[in-house]
Amino acid sequence: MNQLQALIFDVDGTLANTERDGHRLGFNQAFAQMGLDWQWSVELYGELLAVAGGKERIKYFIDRYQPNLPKVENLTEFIKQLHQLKNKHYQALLKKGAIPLRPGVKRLITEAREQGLRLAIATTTTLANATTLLENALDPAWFEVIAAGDIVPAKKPAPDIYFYVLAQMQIEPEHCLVFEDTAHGLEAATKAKLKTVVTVNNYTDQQDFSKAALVVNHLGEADLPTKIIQGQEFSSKYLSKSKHINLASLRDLVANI
Ligand code: XBP
Repeated sequence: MNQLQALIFDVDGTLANTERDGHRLGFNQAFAQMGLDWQWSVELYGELLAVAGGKERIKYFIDRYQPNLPKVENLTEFIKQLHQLKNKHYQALLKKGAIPLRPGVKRLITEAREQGLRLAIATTTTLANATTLLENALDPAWFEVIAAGDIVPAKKPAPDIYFYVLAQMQIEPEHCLVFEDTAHGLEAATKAKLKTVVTVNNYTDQQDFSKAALVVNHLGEADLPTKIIQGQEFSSKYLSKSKHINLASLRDLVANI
C-alpha cells in the first residue's frame, strides 16, 4: 500500500488561472511597449499554449504568424528582451493581487502542512514568476523544492522537471501526488511514474486525461463543490460526505492505485 508523503504542484493554470488573465496580458503589454502591433487574443493564446515556455512561445508565434518580421539583428536577444518585459508586467499583476488562487488550493495546502506532508513545485514558468505568485498568495518557504523554467534541459511534456524534483526530495514517485491542469503536464508527470490529479480549466477541459488518477473541475471549497470529470468511484466514495477534495480522500486514492 502506497503512503502519501508529498504533494507536487504545477503553477500556471493549477494554482491560479495565470495564463489567460496573467501571462497573456503581460505578453500583449510587452509587444505594445516594443512598438509591435501583435495582439494575442484569448483564442489565439489557447493555440499558443501548445508550446511550453514563454520564450519558446514567442519564437513559435514569430515562425508561424510573423514570417515577414523585419530583420532583427539577434532574434534570440530580441525574444529574451520581450520575455523579460512580459515577466515584469506579469509579476506586477501578481503583486496587485489581480490573479487569485483557484478554489481549494490554499485549503488543501494548509491541510497538507498541518499533517506534515512535504510540498514541492514543478513548473515550466520562470523561477521569479513562480516565487512572485507564491509570495503573494501562499509562502515560498512552505515548499522544500521550487523547480522552475530553464533549470532542466527540456520543458513539459518532457518529464525532466519531475525527475529533478524527485531527485532533490530523495523520494519515490509512489509516495507523491501531482496536481496539473494540462495534458502536457500530465504526460510529464506520468513519464516520471507519478500519479496525477488534474484540475481542468477553460483552455484544457477538452484534452485527453485518460492517464490521470482523478480529473475534477477544481479542488473545491465548503461552499463550492467539486465536480468529478473522471473517476466516478471517487465521487461516490468521498464526495457524498465532503463536497470538496480533502487530504484523507487523496491518501486513500494513492493507497489504492
Ligand atoms: C506554464 C507555461 C509557461 C507560462 C509562461 O507552465 O507553459 O510557459 O505560460 O511562463 P506550467 P514563462 O503550467 O508548467 O507552470 O514566460 O515564464 O516561460
